[in-house]
Amino acid sequence: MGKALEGVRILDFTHVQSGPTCTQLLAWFGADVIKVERAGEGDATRGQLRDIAGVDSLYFTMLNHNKRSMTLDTKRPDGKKVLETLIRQCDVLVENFAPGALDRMGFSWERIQELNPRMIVASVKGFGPGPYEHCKVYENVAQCTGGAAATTGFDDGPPMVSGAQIGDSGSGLHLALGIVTALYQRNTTGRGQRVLTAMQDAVLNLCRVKLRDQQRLERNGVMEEYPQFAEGRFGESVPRAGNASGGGQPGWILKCKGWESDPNAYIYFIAQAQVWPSVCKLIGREEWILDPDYATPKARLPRLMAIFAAVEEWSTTLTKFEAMDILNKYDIPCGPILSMKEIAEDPSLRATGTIVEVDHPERGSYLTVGNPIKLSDSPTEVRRSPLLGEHTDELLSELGYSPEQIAMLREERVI
Ligand code: CAO
Repeated sequence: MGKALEGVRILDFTHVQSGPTCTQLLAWFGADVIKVERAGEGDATRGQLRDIAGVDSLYFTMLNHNKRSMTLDTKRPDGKKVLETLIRQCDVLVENFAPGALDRMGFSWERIQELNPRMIVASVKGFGPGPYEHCKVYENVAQCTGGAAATTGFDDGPPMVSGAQIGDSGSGLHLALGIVTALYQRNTTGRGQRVLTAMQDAVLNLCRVKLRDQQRLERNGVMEEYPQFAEGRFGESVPRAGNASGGGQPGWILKCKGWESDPNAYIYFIAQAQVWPSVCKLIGREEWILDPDYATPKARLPRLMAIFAAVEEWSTTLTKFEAMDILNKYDIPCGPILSMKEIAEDPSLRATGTIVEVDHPERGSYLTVGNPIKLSDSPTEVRRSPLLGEHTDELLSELGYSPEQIAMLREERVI
């Protein structure tokens, strides 16, 4: 079966996490992704957080599947010539260098346009135009500047970053959408264009509900579904809401059997209005079904923490999976807190290809997260990440370089 992006060639100038997330997705959809890496060292993540000495790290292998790798020193004249050929022959250049690096290399937008007016140039930067546009940015900086850290954690604790890499992988996802959209527009205009995802913007987009809440707070002074509501403690900006639900149905994380020793023996419980009578029956509080203090969602709002405490008395008698089974029988929305170990071993995630076991010539087999986006006519086969420069010769000969020219480039240490 064909692949959705077959025929699209990507010059992948990305490193670390944000850019590689994007180009890995495009590769999974069938694009030919050519990862151009610094001769000698390559993407810095190959050597970071290594679990096996001398072998590409999981950090690298899990972000660079289905790509080809070539080494190239793009600061040397002969390296620049190879890069020019690549630019002429590719559809998209994706990069996430520090601001200005591509210009300093001699490849401004104008120069790239001269070489290939159809080329789409897609970039991840920390910030969009403005006072911080020249700053280097990593994941947690984006979480802090995009509104995530200020709104995550508990009221009486410091701001918190999330384990989900919404700054890096979140930006990569946004950029991938920008690229396929620009490719689509090129069908009618015939022209390339620039695509920019600022990490701050990507995080803020994912924190959209918190900007919603900022305006609600300014208008009304309170937000009834926040844990602060019971005591009326609100300041000028959206507070950290602990484990409260960000939507219209209140929820909280509750202890389950074994919580004293198992850090993940918890369940997320949602007191959905539609199933309130079932909740009351299940936890032995049938009187709450008609009690005016509990009967309506509005009446329950100031009593949410007491309600969750009552449900927790019930949930601590059960394991999280037992609680999940029972709650599901009554259509009560909930979810166990799954540890990474449980997720890694989950047979249904393996069956759908969301968790994949991959074989690597130097490290042996390892687990990775496969393509989370499933296309019925473009199935994803996850192939291992390339070794540094594994495809340099193959790619140069595809670009028209003879074996002698390739040998010369190697001698000059351009590749
Ligand atoms: N040949 C020759 N030189 C190369 C090269 C190649 N193939 N590939 C990269 N280089 C050069 C760059 O041109 C740059 O040189 P100058 O500094 O002289 O312009 C140099 O390598 C370093 O690139 P960099 O500044 O991007 O790398 P860094 O390690 O200093 O910074 C990072 C890393 C991530 C902070 C920075 O790239 C950045 O802010 N990127 C944008 C935001 C982003 O994506 N952050 C997420 C990273 S994941 O947490």
